Amino acid sequence: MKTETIISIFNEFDHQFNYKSHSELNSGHINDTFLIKTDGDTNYILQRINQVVFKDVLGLVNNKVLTSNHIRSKYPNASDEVLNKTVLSFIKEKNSNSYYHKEGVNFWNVMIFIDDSVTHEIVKDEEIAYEGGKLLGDFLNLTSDFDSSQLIDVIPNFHNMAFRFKQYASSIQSASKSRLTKAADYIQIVADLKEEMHILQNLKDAGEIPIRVTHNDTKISNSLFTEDNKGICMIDTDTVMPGIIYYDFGDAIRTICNTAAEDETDLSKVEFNLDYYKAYEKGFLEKTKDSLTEVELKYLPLAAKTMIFIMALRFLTDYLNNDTYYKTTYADHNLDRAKNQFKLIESFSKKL
Ligand code: GN1
Ligand code: MG
Repeated sequence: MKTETIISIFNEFDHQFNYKSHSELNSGHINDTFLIKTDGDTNYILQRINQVVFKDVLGLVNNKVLTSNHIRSKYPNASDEVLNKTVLSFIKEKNSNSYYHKEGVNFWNVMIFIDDSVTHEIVKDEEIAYEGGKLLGDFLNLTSDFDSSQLIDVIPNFHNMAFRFKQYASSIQSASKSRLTKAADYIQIVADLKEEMHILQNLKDAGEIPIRVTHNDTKISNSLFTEDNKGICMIDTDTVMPGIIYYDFGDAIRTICNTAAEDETDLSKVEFNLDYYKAYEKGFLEKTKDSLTEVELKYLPLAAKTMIFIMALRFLTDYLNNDTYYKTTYADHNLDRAKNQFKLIESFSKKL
């Protein structure tokens, strides 16, 4: 994207300091995200929201802003300056909207960048797993009294297994022969796991699992840490909406316990790290055990397997659909991502 475009969009927002430089942050698969450095004390994140994936962008922005405001309201004595370092802060544009929209250049939003923070694509330290568990616990606690009827379903059926199987079945119908051939082994694994992978969905449909405000994209790269491994907050709240805790616990475990990155193609590096599982679970339960129901506590390990599986299924589906959803950088990228997740399930199944 042209620098002039970035600057002119950034300047639609009511930021305190002037643009100095920018760089693109490439970790996300959906939106375009830029770090804007300024000539002052505050730097910003500028984000272009993917309208193909997110059909109701205004609803999405409203969800994010309401959630942040709710979390901020939990600290009535903290100054804005302090809160801006620990909670996401959305900047308004000139007409007081928390997004900017212009024909042809999509929807954009701006947040304050939390300085001196780091993210991790892979966890290499048990303390990060433990701190990550506490962060999710805090997030769920802080939002537990938030009236979730104020939130829209940003992506309906996002983690609905039956729905993901339907999408997968139709991708098989329309896939090319060559992609089907390359995916054949994995199509078999999906069939073998189908029943087990519906257990949590069936419990949810039967009303046995409480509906809470959930984050829904808790991969570890969506948590901010200090350089000395303390959790700061969860970021990327695009998919905050009503859900069940299994989604958040499972998706975090999926990435924290993978000894390799999600895009790693050398599958010998992909293993499930049980120590990190235990550390994450410890941090998570320290914060939540008194508020979780018996059912919620019972299926945490199955939640991990289910969330690894649902991502494998979604990557495989996108591969069979000729890569229309996730950003990819080479022909078999989505198939490789799916293989990585299937390897993780195999390793998980030997350990838990
Ligand atoms: C997508 O855009 P990003 O990277 O935050 C996806 C998640 C997946 C993740 C896999 C809206 O998240 O569900 O877990 O990729 N988000 C959406 O890395 O589909
Ligand atoms: Mg996301």
